[in-house]
Amino acid sequence: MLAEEFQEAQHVVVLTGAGVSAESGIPTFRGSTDSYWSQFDPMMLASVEGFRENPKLVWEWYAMRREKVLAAQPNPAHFALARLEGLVPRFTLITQNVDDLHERAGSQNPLHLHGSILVTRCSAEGRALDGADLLDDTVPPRCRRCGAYARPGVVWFGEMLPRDVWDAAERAVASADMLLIVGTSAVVHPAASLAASLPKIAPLVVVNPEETEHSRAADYFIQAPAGAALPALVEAAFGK
Ligand code: BJW
Repeated sequence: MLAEEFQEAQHVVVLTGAGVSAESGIPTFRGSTDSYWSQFDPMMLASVEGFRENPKLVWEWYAMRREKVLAAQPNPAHFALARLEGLVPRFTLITQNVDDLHERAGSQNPLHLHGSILVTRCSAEGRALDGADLLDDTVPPRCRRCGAYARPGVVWFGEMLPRDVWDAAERAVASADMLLIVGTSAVVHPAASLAASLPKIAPLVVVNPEETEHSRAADYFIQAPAGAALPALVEAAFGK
């Protein structure tokens, strides 16, 4: 029984994707008709080449998305994961999401594989910039120290994931005795291949309204939206 597996698990690892924030009103990248990549070319908006080609377009697209994130609220799925963290002996949350809704729901130190949309970096030096570090007479603004454009602190296609975050995520999955994967299409690597590090005896649990590569390999596939499924799952294992 899934509830019992949760009760017995010593280290629960959770990997989330855009689907966990969908019920907070943040569009996913793939799938539905209002998803980002069904409307825009990902290489134009989420690659270094696209940024070089049209920095203003990319900067403004991320500024629009940043506003959406700041206006959004965590949903019952985020809150259920924050609750779960306090109920199991060891818990690691790994997210591909660049929003901060897990943190705002109460999750401690989620591992952000693809960075944060709320951070601005120098496109030449990589360092994080705050308002005082920026010259804002252009769009995008520029780094006061070197004059290069500022860019969003996210990981674009073709870029390496932050090494320390990736290493911590791989270590966590390799030592997990349960992996819960929520709201990801499982097409973007290396995040999607993290599941391969799960020890064979540990159950894989997938929550997603749609089938994915992960759901086909899962021991338990809960085919439902996360906002309904996760609170029910935590309640079934640990009570109200
Ligand atoms: C719900 C729901 C509800 C809806 N409840 N669920 C191996 C094989 C093939 C390709 C590669 C490979 N290794 C590397 C690559 C290349 C590339 C890649 O993976 N390409 C594939 C797409 C073909 N990967 C990279 O480039 C990565 N870097 C890298 O590998 O570096 C090494 C390297 C360098 C140089 C050369 C070669 C290698 C970097 C990937 C960066 C991804 N960046 C983005 C944008 C981030 C910034 C931003 O936010 O703009 O990250 S792309 C986008 O996809 C975003 C997401 O984090 C990521 C994953 O998407 P996610 O979370 O799965 O969302 P969706 O929309 O795809 O799915 C939503 C799901 O939710 C669906 O399943 C719904 O059903 C579900 N859902 N409502 C629960 N209520």
